[in-house]
Amino acid sequence: MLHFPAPNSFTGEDVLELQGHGGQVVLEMVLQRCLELGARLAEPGEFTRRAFFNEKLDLVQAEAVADLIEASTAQAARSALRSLSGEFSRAVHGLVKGLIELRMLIEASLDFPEEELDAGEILRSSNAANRLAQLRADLAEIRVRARHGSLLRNGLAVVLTGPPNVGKSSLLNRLAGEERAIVTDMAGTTRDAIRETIQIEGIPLHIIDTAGLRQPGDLVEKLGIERTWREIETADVIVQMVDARIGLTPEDEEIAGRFPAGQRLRRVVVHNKCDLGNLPAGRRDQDGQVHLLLSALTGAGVELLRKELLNIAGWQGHGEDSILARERHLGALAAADAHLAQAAVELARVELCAEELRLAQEAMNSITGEFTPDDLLGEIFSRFCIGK
Ligand SMILES: Nc1nc2c(ncn2[C@@H]2O[C@H](COP(=O)(O)OP(=O)(O)OP(=O)(O)O)[C@@H](O)[C@H]2O)c(=O)[nH]1
Ligand SMILES: [Mg+2]
Repeated sequence: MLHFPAPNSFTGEDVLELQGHGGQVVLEMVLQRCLELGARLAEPGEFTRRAFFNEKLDLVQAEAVADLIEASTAQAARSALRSLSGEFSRAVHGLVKGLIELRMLIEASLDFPEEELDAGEILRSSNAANRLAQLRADLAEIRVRARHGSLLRNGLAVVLTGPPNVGKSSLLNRLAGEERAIVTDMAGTTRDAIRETIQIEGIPLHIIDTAGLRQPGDLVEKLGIERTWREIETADVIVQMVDARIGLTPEDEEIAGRFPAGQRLRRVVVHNKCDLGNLPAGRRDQDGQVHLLLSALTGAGVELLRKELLNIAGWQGHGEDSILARERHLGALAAADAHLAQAAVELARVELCAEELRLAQEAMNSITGEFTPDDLLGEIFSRFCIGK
């Protein structure tokens, strides 16, 4: 039995830790006895929530606890650990400190409108425009690090599509380095979507092999094809596979025309089976559309696809300074950026500028939890697993 007196425990409260011999049954008996004596099971995330409310952790650090547990690659785990140790929080605090200084200057110029010095003079002499530009540059840097981290955390969903027999399952197996999907020379082999998460330079790529798109032969195939379309709806990247000896047919183009429109979804055309046509593996960029020639069977050119996927992910460098950001953080950083941009536009109209800076600070503070509505806090902690 270990006693951790407040405030030096993880939660900041008095904690008694019972340790037992290993084995499910003994531990369950100990637990049962504790419950009989009036204890209750912790709710999901309760320990971390208590640590947050007792100011042992800020919100970013609390979230990093969950992210560390869920991390699917070593890089993502390292990134979560950096957030847990306060690196992200320090970057946010640094920016908020600069914002507060600038707000003080600007609001001071508002407070003394009748004084000798006019507001414009105060702003000029205090270099407000330069300070604001520096804040925006600092924020831009944090956003790049956060985007990298978000990639480490969530990865990319890559859907392999194309007509039956083109080699989708073979390519999945090649990328995964093992025989995950059944490969035969029969068209219509894959019926259900098969997922496999692989890593390229520490980035999780969720590769989804799908049923070939064609007029379905039976009900199972029809359902499989419907599923293929659902996967396409939520994909980040579509690898559209064609036979290298045939190239893109009008039918393939027609199918591509039905892919969801928009900036987010990217398409790579893979000409597979280049070994059969005696064609060299390679990459070409044709009117902004990337075409890769490769062979899932021999592996020639598959490296080009790995590189292309990293490229699409916007991955630059090694990710050692990435911040394991969540959607919530990216949204707050984007909001702060928009307010700073607006503040720069309104610099001459001091009152409007002051308001934009206040909103930017509010957005930044929501990241570390200094300004976060209760319902959002409830939502964040409810996603934790029990016992953390
Ligand atoms: N020569 C050669 N054969 C390949 C290549 N890729 C796949 N194949 C062969 O093509 C056939 C079909 O491959 P699959 O990977 O099952 O094709 P699929 O697109 O998953 O087919 P469905 O699941 O039926 O839609 C198999 O006999 C593979 O061995 C390649 O690059 N070169
Ligand atoms: Mg298949």
